[in-house]
Amino acid sequence: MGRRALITGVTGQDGSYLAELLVSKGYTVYGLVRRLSTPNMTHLAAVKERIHLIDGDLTDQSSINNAIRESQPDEVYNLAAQSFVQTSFKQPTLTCDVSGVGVVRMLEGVRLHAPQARFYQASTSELYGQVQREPQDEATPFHPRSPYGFAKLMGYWAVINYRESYGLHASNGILFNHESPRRGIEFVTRRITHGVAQIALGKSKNLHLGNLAARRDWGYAPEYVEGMWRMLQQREPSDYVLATNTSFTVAQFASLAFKVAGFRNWRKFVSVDQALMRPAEVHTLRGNPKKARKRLGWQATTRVPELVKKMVAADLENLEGPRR
Ligand code: F7E
Repeated sequence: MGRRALITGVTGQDGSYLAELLVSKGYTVYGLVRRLSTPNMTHLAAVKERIHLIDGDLTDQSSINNAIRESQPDEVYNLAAQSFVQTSFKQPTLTCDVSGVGVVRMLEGVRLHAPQARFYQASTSELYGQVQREPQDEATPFHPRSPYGFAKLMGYWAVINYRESYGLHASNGILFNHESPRRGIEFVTRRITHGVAQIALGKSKNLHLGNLAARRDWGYAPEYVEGMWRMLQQREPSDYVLATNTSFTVAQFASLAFKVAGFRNWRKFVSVDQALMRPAEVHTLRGNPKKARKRLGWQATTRVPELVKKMVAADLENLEGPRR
């Protein structure tokens, strides 16, 4: 019989790429979706007819249990979260409930209803926060700097505890930032590429950004979902960093994006908006993916200049319609 997978957060960037990957590998894919008055299925266009959607919410244990019983998964990918760091400062307890306690609910559901299933947790480089070492790897101490970060820290430790206490095959993917044309518009890379496309097409005159000096290790999302899958194919569960081991500042990303659209002087268009600054900032992140390379044979291949090109091209096409 073919394998079965349950994905939470299936409508998002990573969830939709992962659903496509698993469908292409012959899995029967189930996705947990939160009810919205206006459903957002855009990213699932390619696979919507081939996956099964189940209503549920990470804050609701019975809907999680029901989804696990209904899907009888061999693999569970917990990608759902309140994932925007800035919002987590405004809604800290909601963020903890979804992105922290939500992980415990998922693990309880798996422990009680599908204990043989392999479990992937979307952990994050935000755990490192105020970085203690450069580059960061699986042994680097954590120091989260936001409610999102400390909620995810709870999820990270919950995974390790369920592994040690109950023998669940549960793994943390400590993923550094990973982007694509499907990235939500509130995140900085997409905010930049969408803003650049609008300026290039005469639909806007400027772009407001926050901290231009922040430095991130940005990779390409479809490569990272392949890494998630590889983690669950290992005989033993473990925790892995996925990253490119290179980093760029927000200013460098913006400069590249304007250049791709034919603008030399990006500073002319960009103004800094204090409202986009965070109460505490994660200034710099760069990950060392050596363990993933060695054990999973995984490597990031797309670097920032190529990523910027893909994202600007997609935003130009979205806004102006396909080129002839
Ligand atoms: O910010 C700075 C901002 O919101 C990146 C999530 O997927 O990756 C993501 O978290 C940096 C920060 O992502 C703007 O202050 C400047 O230093 O794109 P971001 P993030 O906070 O790194 C990790 C791995 C996750 O797990 C998260 O779920 O860019 N920045 N100007 C800005 N950020 C935003 N959003 N908007 C600006 O205008």
